[in-house]
Amino acid sequence: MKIHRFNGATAREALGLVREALGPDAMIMSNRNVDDGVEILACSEQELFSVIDGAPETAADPRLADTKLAEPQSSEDLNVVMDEIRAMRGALETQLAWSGQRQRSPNKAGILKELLSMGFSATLARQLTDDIPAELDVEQGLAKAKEMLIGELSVLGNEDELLKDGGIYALIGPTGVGKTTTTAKLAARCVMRHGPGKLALITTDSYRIGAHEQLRIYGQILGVMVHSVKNEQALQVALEDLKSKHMILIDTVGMSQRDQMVAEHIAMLSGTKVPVKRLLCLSSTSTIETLNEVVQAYRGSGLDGCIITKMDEAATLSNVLDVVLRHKLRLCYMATGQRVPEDLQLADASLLVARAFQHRKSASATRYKDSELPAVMAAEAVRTEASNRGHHAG
Ligand SMILES: Nc1nc2c(ncn2[C@@H]2O[C@H](COP(=O)(O)OP(=O)(O)OP(=O)(O)O)[C@@H](O)[C@H]2O)c(=O)[nH]1
Ligand SMILES: [Mg+2]
Repeated sequence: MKIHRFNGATAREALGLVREALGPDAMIMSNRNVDDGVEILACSEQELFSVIDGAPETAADPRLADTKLAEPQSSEDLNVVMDEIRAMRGALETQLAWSGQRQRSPNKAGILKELLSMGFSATLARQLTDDIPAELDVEQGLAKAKEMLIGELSVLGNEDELLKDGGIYALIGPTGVGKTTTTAKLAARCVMRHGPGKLALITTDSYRIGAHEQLRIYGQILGVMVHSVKNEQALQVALEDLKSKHMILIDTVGMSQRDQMVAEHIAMLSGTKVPVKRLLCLSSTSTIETLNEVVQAYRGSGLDGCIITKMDEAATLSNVLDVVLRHKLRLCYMATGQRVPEDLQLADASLLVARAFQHRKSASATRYKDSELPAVMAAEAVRTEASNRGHHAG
């Protein structure tokens, strides 16, 4: 069987090349990000069936770049090849299933297409579509999907759990997502309820020039002392000294989710005698892939909630909602701008889902054609399989 390789700047462009060369029923075998875009391996349906039927291979189109599977050299190689074959089988099964689905239930295909165009991942779009009763048309089905999403999101019911009950909270997350600004917004809310004497602010950002200063200025405005700690020992001492406070907010140093120091930092927050609750800041302007990496890197032994930041800048919220649902994170707040303390609201599932669905109207550029759906779903199956195996498929 001839496997053909296609490279495009985007997944859409690469899929276009596949369809152009191999026709609408091309079988996608793998899909991964490469340096200059996306690479898809595919074969034509005819070639696949010729192999299944044991018929001789058809002559390949010489214009197509071919690739051959390497002979395995060791048992480790063999495992890799077996994994690849399993992934290919998964992709083919998904693609065949979706080809049938498209014909049997055009409404479901229509719903799936709309959810994909809003920016939800193929995995979530498929789960939602599967659960929608077959008799619903596209509009009714989408209303049902909206309802299901709202029902599945776990949100902080009211602020009392945080502000009335108090405790120690650390805001964590990658660089520049809004940890310090959100800490200041939360601090202001706490001071408004309980007065400045009940709150303490700690920053673990002790080595970057000016970083401590940013929180100190907010602390000064609110009349709250800011303590700077360098390591776990200093954090323990500070927490012990401040144990009479009703609430302690810890602003942490920002680092890339790919930085190895993240794990050390999470361990430092997890190692304290009094438990520190961790709230992850997720910027709604990041892609699904980045947000997934962020959750995986910062999750540690578990998160106590998340805060969606920069909602005012995001074109759509489907990315961040997809990741929040995938990792079953509890939504606490939404940050909607730079103003301290105004631009912070309690998370509202209906509002968030409505914003994600609003994107539908302006998403025609990202809408897939009916005939592209099986290939899109197969590509997702490959990606999921690879991520389950711990590989980065893109
Ligand atoms: N538009 C918008 N900007 C925000 C929001 N939250 C924070 N910012 C801005 O984003 C920038 C970075 O915010 P910080 O609070 O310093 O982010 P950080 O996570 O503490 O950054 P590091 O400490 O460098 O990791 C600042 O210019 C903030 O004003 C938000 O909800 N919307
Ligand atoms: Mg900061």
